[in-house]
Amino acid sequence: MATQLKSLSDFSHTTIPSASPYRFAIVTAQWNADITGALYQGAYELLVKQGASPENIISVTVPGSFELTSGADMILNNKKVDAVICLGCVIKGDTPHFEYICSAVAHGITNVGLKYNIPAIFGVLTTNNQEQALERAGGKHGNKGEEAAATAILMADLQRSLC
Ligand code: DLZ
Repeated sequence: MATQLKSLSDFSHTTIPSASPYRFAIVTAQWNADITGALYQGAYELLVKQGASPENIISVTVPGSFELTSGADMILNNKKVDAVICLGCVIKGDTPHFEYICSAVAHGITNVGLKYNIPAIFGVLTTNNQEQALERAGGKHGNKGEEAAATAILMADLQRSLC
């Protein structure tokens, strides 16, 4: 089931291994739901395409990207998964809110992965406007949800290879 992803520029030379041995969680923020829904669809479909069983994929939503960290923490504290994929979209506004949320969620996802020693994948778009987000949620720059899922498989596989 190992296949080469050709449509994703960042992964064009990377062979993605089979996802069939692994369990995943996808935590999706509901802010900018049209964008995050597309990221979720890309991530879920990539996992299944790579052989993950649908019953081995836990899907939950959280209100906004800021809550992705606690959502991932709740999953890792209660469920046995090999990777957790965090999906969100933060669009720059007129206030410094953008910087606070982006910084908090980047640090939070890093820390939660290290806390449980389970890969926690940063699939959060941080864009200046809606157009840039759409371009990365199935538009001309691909689907970053797919890339986050591919990263989750690669990291789960790396973890297993080291055990
Ligand atoms: C408050 C807020 C704002 C202004 N913008 C976004 C955004 O662009 N993307 C996003 O995912 N969430 C946003 N939020 C909500 C915060 O992530 C969070 O849900 C609230 O501050 C409550 O903690």
